[in-house]
Amino acid sequence: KLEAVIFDLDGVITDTAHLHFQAWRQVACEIGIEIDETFNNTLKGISRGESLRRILHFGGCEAAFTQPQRDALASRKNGIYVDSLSQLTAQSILPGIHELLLELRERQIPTGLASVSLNAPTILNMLGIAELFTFCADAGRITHSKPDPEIFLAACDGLGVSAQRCIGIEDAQAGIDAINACGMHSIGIGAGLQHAGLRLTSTDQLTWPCLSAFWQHAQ
Ligand code: B16
Ligand code: MG
Repeated sequence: KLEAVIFDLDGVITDTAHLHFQAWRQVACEIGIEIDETFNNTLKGISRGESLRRILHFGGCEAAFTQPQRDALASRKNGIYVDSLSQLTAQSILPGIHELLLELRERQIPTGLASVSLNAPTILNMLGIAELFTFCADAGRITHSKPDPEIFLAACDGLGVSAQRCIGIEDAQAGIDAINACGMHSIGIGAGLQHAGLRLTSTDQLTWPCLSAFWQHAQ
């Protein structure tokens, strides 16, 4: 029996990737580093601190910044990002997601959130869907970013389910790798993802019949 469905946030529930990108691009630009959308794809599912480290590395200036300077850059980025979250409303939920969450609740299938974003609770509240999640893993207690399975295992722990009996949904390669690493069944959204158990092009294909057929097939 399918015990739970565990969702990534950014790119699956709502598209905050471009807001992360705008904030990082501004901060990077201020220190003379130019990043584009292609580079931003490599930051999906990666924690704030590690994202900054990758940006500095990309700009060839990793050694030039002390930890206090990095902390200041990361908090400047977060300030810009949090300000931009005020534009989120129920309309910002990606197609099909609200319907799927309601259907899972009706079927009494627990739902989990596995986002490494410290802003995840705020975002779910802004979207008005916080109460549709049975358990949200606390990103503040995670020591390893995706592709480490830690956040997905924390979600399973909180739900009291075993990873092998769950479906995980992700839009980033690091996230698919994290799901697979804990023995969960992975569904990938978007192009260019490798090793996903099922790959869909858009969230509107994430219907209960689709999930249930995938689950039956995986048994
Ligand atoms: P924050 P996810 C991730 O969310 C984002 O994909 C990633 O770009 C971001 O750096 C990370 O959250 C941390 O977010 O700065 O808000 O704590 O994909 O795991 O839902
Ligand atoms: Mg994501």
